[in-house]
Amino acid sequence: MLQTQAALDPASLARLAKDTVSRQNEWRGKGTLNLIASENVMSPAAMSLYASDFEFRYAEGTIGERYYEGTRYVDVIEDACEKAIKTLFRAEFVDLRPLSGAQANLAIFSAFAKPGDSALSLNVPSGGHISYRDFGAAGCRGLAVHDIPFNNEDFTVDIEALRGLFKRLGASLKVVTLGGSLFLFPHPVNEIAKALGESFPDGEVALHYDAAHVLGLIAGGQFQDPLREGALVVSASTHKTFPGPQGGILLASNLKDKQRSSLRKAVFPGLVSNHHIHRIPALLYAAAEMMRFGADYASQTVANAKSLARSLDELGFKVVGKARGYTSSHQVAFDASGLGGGALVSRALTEANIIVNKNLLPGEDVRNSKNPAGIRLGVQEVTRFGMKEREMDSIAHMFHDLLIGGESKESIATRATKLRREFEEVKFTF
Ligand code: DSN
Repeated sequence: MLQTQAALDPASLARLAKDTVSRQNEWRGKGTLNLIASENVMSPAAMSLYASDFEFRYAEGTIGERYYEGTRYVDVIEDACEKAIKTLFRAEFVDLRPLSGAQANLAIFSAFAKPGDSALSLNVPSGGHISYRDFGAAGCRGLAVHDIPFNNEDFTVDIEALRGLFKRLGASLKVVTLGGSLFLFPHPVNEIAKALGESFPDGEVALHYDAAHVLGLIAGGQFQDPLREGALVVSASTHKTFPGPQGGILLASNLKDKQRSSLRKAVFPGLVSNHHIHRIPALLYAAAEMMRFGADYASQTVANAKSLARSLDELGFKVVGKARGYTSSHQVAFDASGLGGGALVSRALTEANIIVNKNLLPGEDVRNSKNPAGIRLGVQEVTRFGMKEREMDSIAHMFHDLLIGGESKESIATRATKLRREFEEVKFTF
């Protein structure tokens, strides 16, 4: 690990702050192929809106009903952003204030369940995010977390086994969370909503869909539409396939008055004091970009993911999900256990200027998380820079030449940076 070299004197620290940002901008911003599935870049115009006077202000409360003065333009921008997001997702309820996807999830657990209640979600190897688990936000809320039964071969929820769990958990069950971090294929929201309706006719269990990874694909009409398929509430982050600033969001269409007010209260004053207002103009800009360019961006993203997966498979990688066409999202995953494991492979790729993350695969023991079998890739950022199927094939060849063919890290690093520099301009923007 790089250590801070500067002596702890103020001038050196100030210089270190500037130098490190400039190195980060040069290396991660311009010199590497970024395939982390949870990241993206904003357009330069959205970036310029992100750094504004809003950054220094407070605006607790809601539009038109603030606890602070001086919020005239906060109201304008937040009102426009809420309307844009509602239009984009055909949602009747939106809350832009959660600061992250995990915090949005905690708001849902707080609003729809109390300590001691049960919650269902995918375990981490099956794709679940840490925030739905007992060691994450759900556990912080005191929920008893149970696994949604998952079929590791076809990457989907086992509905019949899930019905059995509904019966076993009975009235203690309050939230079912779908979605996840390893998210290759749509989840059977419709069928699960139907099974929930049959098992709990009073409708007292909230069907929650975490769209953090796929929000941009949903906006572009290229993934499932959870609100139309029966989810009561959707949480997401706004910076993965949706190319906005880092932050969280809540969406819904059929909340009862009491549910709506519990959710609002869980966000504020429950979990958020100030909601970091400088995010909102950038989020509005990204929403406008997605209204205009979202369908093209999302369809190219999914096409690129399929193309990368196919090329990797043809070059000898054990790409998961082959029987279902590898992927229907921005993600691709392969089993790297025959190549030394996820930790070794992800580190070798980093040294070759290709940034990925190691990832547990369905069926793996969660205790393998420091050296899991899998590598997870996401193509949403390289797609935003204009890369298409041809470049996906070039990237797959770099993986092959480094990890199977024995080409040096230095040589692949040069190839990766060269390709990145051919695609410097953000696309799908005004
Ligand atoms: N853990 C992040 C990921 O999926 O990469 C999301 O918070």
